[in-house]
Amino acid sequence: MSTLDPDPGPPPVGGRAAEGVITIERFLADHQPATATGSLSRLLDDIALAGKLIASRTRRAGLTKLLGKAGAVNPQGEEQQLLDVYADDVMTSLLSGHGRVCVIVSEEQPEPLLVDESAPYVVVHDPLDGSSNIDSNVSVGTIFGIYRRENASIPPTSDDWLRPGRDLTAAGYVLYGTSTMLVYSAGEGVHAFTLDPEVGEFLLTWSDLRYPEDPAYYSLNLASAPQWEQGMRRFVDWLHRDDTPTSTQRYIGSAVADFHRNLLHGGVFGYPGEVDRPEGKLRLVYEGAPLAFLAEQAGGRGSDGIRDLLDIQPTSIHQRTPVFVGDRQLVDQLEACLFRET
Ligand code: AHM
Ligand code: MG
Repeated sequence: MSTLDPDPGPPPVGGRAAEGVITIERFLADHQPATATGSLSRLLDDIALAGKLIASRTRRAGLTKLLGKAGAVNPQGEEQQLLDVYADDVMTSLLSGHGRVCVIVSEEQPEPLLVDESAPYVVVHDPLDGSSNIDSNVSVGTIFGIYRRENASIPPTSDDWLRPGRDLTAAGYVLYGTSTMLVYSAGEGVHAFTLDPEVGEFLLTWSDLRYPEDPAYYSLNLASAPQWEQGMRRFVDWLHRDDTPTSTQRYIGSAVADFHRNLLHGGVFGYPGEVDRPEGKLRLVYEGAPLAFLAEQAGGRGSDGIRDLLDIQPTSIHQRTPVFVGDRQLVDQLEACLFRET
């Protein structure tokens, strides 16, 4: 047994435990290509700091009058929570002023925010996903995606931020749960870091996380089943047969938390389209695509029910899409059930 504290122990199923104490800063520096400028590593570090600030406020929200609604609506007409506004402000602040970020796309902002015309990266994010759960002390998370601009020497256009997830350079999330965890991939595996609140650092917990072969859960809001297409109900009926990998449903209602549990224990998270809302609820650019990128990096996949989420060309920043992310065989089976319906 290790004498080091922290000693994370092995991941629940697929992946490697950290050996020794490795800060996210060191991990990023050690894993960047020899030719890299270090800009991406510093940008991921900026996001890690934003995550620490948001975690700190989230943890104290009940003590600092930060619970509840902000009294405004976001671009999708959803009521903003006070912590949505705070998290968005923190992300904007941490992503500005250092010449790394050109444009920021946020769930909470109606338009892309131009930060620095000649900077190399575009960041898309949902600053606090699942925020309607905050008042009940349920886990929430920040989702992010990073695109490297093809040509940073010309002024940015919508081609810089309306890009398929396949073009992502990196993506990840910070989960504000029983502990705060940052999970990211820069295209070479999925790595998870836990915030040590005593020392204020994200420390490597597990590297190269992979979906386990036997998925444990499916995560769908079954209360919405009456609004689903027949194919979705067919999928749930299939799951409940005796010979399927799992029949156990777990649904938190915070996409990051549902995705994270299924990454560790195996499973699929989904938010389907509905008869009166075929586009579903979740957003492609800053929710579906980053989660699909992580899923693929961990050996899973993401789909809108017909095609890979990563292949969809967005036409607007807040566009919605059905989202299914997680274990590859479950996503394949789900597509087969939906396809048979058409
Ligand atoms: P938000 O971005 O406004 O927080 O909404 C997204 C959240 C997801 O985290 C979660 O999967 C979903 O909404 C839950 O919706 P529902 O309550 O309809 O199941
Ligand atoms: Mg969201």
